[in-house]
Amino acid sequence: MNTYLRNTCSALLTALIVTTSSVLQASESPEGAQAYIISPNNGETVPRTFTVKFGLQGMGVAPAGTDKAKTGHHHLLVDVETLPDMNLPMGKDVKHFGGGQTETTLTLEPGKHTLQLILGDKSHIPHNPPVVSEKIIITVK
Ligand SMILES: [Cu+2]
Repeated sequence: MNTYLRNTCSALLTALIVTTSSVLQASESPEGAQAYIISPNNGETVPRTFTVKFGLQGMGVAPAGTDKAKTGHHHLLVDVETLPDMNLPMGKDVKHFGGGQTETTLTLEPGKHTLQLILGDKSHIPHNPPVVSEKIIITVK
């Protein structure tokens, strides 16, 4: 690649990154905002099909795409070891509740599983600072 091409490419890339980061900027979360799993309880044994209830304190639940401060929608991480990238829209490794749902029904294989919630903004990006619940461990019968 010659120098001209390389410089043009690098300028284009910079422009792309600047544009992307200004469009996809994380929404702020208010101090003290907290996501938590209402049920099941940490350590609980549940049947194969069970309901998970999502809690949120200090913020409101709004469907994805809603451009309103201090709101977001829930994302459930089932058996996810590492939290998603906090600067990018969350992908398919998390379950999105973009309709503003505050509970869901899961069917899992018997054994131990982990559940954790993370709130995402209108563009599915975690807030700044991220609103992440405690990770709970449950046993499926
Ligand atoms: Cu989402």
